[in-house]
Amino acid sequence: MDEPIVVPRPTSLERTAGSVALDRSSVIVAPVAARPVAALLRALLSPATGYALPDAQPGAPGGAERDGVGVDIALEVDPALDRLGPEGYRLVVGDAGIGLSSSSLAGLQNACQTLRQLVDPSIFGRAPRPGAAWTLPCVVVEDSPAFTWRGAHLDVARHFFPAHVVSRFIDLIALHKLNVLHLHLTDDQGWRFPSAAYPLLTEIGSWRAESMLGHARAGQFDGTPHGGAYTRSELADLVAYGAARNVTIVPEIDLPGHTQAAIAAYPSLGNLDETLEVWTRWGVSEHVLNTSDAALDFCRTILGEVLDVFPGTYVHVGGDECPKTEWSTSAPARARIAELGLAGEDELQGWFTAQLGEFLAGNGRRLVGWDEILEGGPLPVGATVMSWRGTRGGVAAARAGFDVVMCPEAPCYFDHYQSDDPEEPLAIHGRNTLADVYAYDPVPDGLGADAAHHVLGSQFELWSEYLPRPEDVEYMAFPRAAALAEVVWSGPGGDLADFERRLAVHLARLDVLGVNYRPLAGPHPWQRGGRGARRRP
Ligand code: TNX
Repeated sequence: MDEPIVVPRPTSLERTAGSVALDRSSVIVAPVAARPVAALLRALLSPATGYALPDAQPGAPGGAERDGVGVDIALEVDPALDRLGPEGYRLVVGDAGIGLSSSSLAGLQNACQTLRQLVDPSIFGRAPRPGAAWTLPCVVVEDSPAFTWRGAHLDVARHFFPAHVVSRFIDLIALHKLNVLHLHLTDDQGWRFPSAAYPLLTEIGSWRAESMLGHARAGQFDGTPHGGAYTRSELADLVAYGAARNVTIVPEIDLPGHTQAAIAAYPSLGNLDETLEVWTRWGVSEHVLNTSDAALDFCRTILGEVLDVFPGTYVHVGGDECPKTEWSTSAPARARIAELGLAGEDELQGWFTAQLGEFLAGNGRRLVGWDEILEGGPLPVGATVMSWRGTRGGVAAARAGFDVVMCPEAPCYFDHYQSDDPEEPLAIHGRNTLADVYAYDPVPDGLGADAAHHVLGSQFELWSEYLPRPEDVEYMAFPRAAALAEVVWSGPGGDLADFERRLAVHLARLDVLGVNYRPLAGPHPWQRGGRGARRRP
């Protein structure tokens, strides 16, 4: 019997005797509450099969008129499956048909991703293949995730990726049962979030005159304008698209540093009496927001607009890499520090973050920040820390009773090289191999159980300075994303050789999807040299 291979590996998968097939008479039996999941399943299975897979009510007469031999797929919301947690599911393929059950729609959505992996990889195709048989091995799967935060971060600020690229990215992460898309929407080099109150943020702030060519240290520019921004309806659409796939979008508005694009649009937000351009270099701009009442009102207004578009609990306000050079010589900033009785600029940033935290909490949301938010004094109540500069910040925050997402540069920064092979396409620096990622444990050694439960999970980061094209994003994301997905879903400590063996099968699915993943054997000659990976032939 062929071993069914599902990535990330399910908690338990038992192969039972026999196999069943879908055919054009198959229907999706779903109670009204599960209809959205039936729609997802249809979206996943109909293109390649060409079958309509219509909805049917549970208990409705069916089957009698059928001329085929195909089985039906039944979706069931079953409170008893609470034992598998809020995202777990049970999937049974047997002579009587295919049954997906869970206590939640999220669990059913996850079950859909498993179901499609039980079928031949050609199920991932976009057009019907007449005459193909769509068989599934009989199995009993029970499955639930190790961590609740299973994230993918995408920097759409350094390079803008249109909404259709983001929705494909959602498809790909959902396939791996990752459930958070952290969208880095703003930075020095571009502002991508549309604001009704501050329209110049995108009119001016979403375009830069040129970008760096090759590695930043070469100091060369391409002379080509780059930019773009989302519309509100595109973002609302992405939110819904994600929700239908158990992917929540966590929006990031990076404040008060990494804001040169905003200051270029509205110079009064800055500390200097001069007009800046949207930054064309990579790195950390010294130009940061001022701490006036007007600048804070700006932040609250923008965050208010963000809340209107993104319904999720978590809102990321950045907080990373905020140089204090301008504040240290700015009279209003000095006056603010004195007025508040703060020790200095770090506490000024802490106060600033606290204002944002209060605003979010007042609106029923939770603040997320990079680990620098630990440096300015006490964290806002309910804050969640993303530990990127190693694990120290995350450990400190978890011990202090705050939730954390562990995403240290090693091994979670997927903008780093995947090997030492000189033929790897240009990357920022570093090296995080597939093996490094697979060996990762989000719970650092020595963190006691009382603090370990604050580790919500982990995510990878795709900073896009060196990822100008969607193909480049895919090359860096995959297959490392599959490795991290297995860590956060199946749990750390898996056997690498076994993972690589299963991955070889899984990659056939990504082939059909046309994903420009990095081959296991090493960089492909076509990807040699250039500014980023080229599409594989
Ligand atoms: C650090 S991580 C940054 C980003 C860069 C990245 C490049 C973090 C919170 N800030 O602005 O893009 O390094 O690897």
